[in-house]
Amino acid sequence: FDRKDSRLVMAHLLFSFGAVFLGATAGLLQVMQRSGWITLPPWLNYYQLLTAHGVLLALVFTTFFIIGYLFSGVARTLDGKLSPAARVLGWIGFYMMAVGTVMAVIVILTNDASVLYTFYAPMQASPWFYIGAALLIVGSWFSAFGIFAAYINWRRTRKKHSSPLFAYMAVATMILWLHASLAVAVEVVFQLIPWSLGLVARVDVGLSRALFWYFGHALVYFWLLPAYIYWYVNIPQIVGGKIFSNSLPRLTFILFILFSVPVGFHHQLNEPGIESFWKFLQVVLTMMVVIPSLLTAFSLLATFELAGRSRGGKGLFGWIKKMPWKDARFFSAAMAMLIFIPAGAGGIINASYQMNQVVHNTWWVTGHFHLTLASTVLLTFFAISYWLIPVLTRREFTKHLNKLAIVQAILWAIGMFLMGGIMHIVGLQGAPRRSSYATYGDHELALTWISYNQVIAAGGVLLFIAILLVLYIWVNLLYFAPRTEKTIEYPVGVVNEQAEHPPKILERWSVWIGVSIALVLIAYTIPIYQMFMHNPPGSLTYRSW
Ligand code: HAS
Repeated sequence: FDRKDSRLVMAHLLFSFGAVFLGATAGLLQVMQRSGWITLPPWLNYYQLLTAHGVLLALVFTTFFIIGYLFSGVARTLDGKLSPAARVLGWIGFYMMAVGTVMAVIVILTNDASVLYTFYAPMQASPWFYIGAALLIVGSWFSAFGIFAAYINWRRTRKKHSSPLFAYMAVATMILWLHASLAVAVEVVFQLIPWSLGLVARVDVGLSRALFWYFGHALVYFWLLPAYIYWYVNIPQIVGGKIFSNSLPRLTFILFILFSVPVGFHHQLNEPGIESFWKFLQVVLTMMVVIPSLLTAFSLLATFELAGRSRGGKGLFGWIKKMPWKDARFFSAAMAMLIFIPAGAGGIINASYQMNQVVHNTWWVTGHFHLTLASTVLLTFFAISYWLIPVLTRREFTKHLNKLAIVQAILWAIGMFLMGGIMHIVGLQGAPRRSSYATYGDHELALTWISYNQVIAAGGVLLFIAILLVLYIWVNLLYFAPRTEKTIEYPVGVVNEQAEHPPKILERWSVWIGVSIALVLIAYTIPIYQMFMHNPPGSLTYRSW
């Protein structure tokens, strides 16, 4: 690995690990407060901790880790190193994001930005929080341009070739990210910053929420797609198999570009100000965005089955036994995949218009994203780190560390079952999300939630122990594990010989960006127009639902 690239990737990883530690500590304190296990000192409150937890883990950790991982794979699969332009853009992005994060975290710690990771108006934070968020977003655009620069540099001399799968997927992920994050940048720069600075007296809450969720749902696929890259590209090599198809994963990523943005209203199904027709349309489009995940499930099973059979697995399920269950690089990711089956089913329930009435704003939703983001995505990222850090540090992922990593994944799965699983159940019984410890005047229904809260907090403690374990593994891989002269494998799968060449149209980005913009115009133009008509900019009324 080129030293300069290595430094860029490592900077992103180290920053993300710091965010994990702080974010997980805030998470532990917050779940214990909510369950009545601890009382917080007067200078620290539940919403402050919940904001720190969400911002540091869902926004900061993910963005830094993903960008580091994508740069590593782009460097590895495009000529073995990044182009100078890509590197410079990557560093500009890194520093902007780092400065933005520090600004936002300081005001969260001083309790001047306890607005949660979704930072909805009319809750207001210090302008520094929004400026920090803007720097994080715009910084990530520089990183995206860095990835595009590396890709364009490679394509210049190979116009007729399909690009390597990893690089293709990295470009697709960043196209999705750029498109989606434009909306939140507009919200932050044109609504929230002027409002928090006192330059305008009011903000259109309905519009700001619509802009946030335009971004917000695609954000979840910005988290998921890098995990899919690992599953599609790296894991086949780890399990001793081949990438099942060269076209299907590309089609999958194109479908995400098309369908992950025009679905934001499924987070607003219970809100006034949007006609039910538009909500229904976006529910239909949400069902479309499930399809690429079903394609992924099919493709992964095919890859694993072929690999297992080639290792002598017999009968209908004999191949399962032949999977490398003792290798944490596979095991943690396999846990992630298995958890994603019920987690994804939960997502489909959320998205079903009528059923959303039952689950919206309950602890069910928190359970949903702890199984998707905090289990499926996070466990996959842990698995990536077990070989990516060694590639960069040339230190060995020893048998001992491997064993700890397997224990870590098991602890994580049990902790999440207790925490995320029970959140689903108690959510169905009406327990609200985002609520500090309360018995609601000893209301009969609220009292039935108390025993569930205890199990959820116990799950939280297990998860914190698991985080300490992963931090221990990371610190070892960074500084203490034995150095090795052997080349450490950056696993990139090869494509099955029988796989077809991907059709050229899959790499005509302008076509797909065009279709995606058309879909967004169909799904959003009229409802946004209606928001403006009901509440033109500059009018003194503002909706405060
Ligand atoms: Fe979601 C709310 C709908 C996926 C994250 N979601 C959230 C929130 C977050 C989040 C953070 O429609 C809360 C936001 C907030 O703060 O308010 N979600 C969906 C749907 C999907 C979905 C339809 N969500 C995700 C993913 C996330 C994520 C992924 C993070 C990474 N979600 C919703 C809705 C809401 C929502 C509503 C709003 C709720 C409300 O009212 O507020 C789908 O993409 C899910 C499709 C997935 C599948 C599973 C496929 C399974 C696979 C595994 C294969 C396994 C194999 C086994 C092959 C259909 C690919 C391997 C075998 C071995 C042997 C190892």
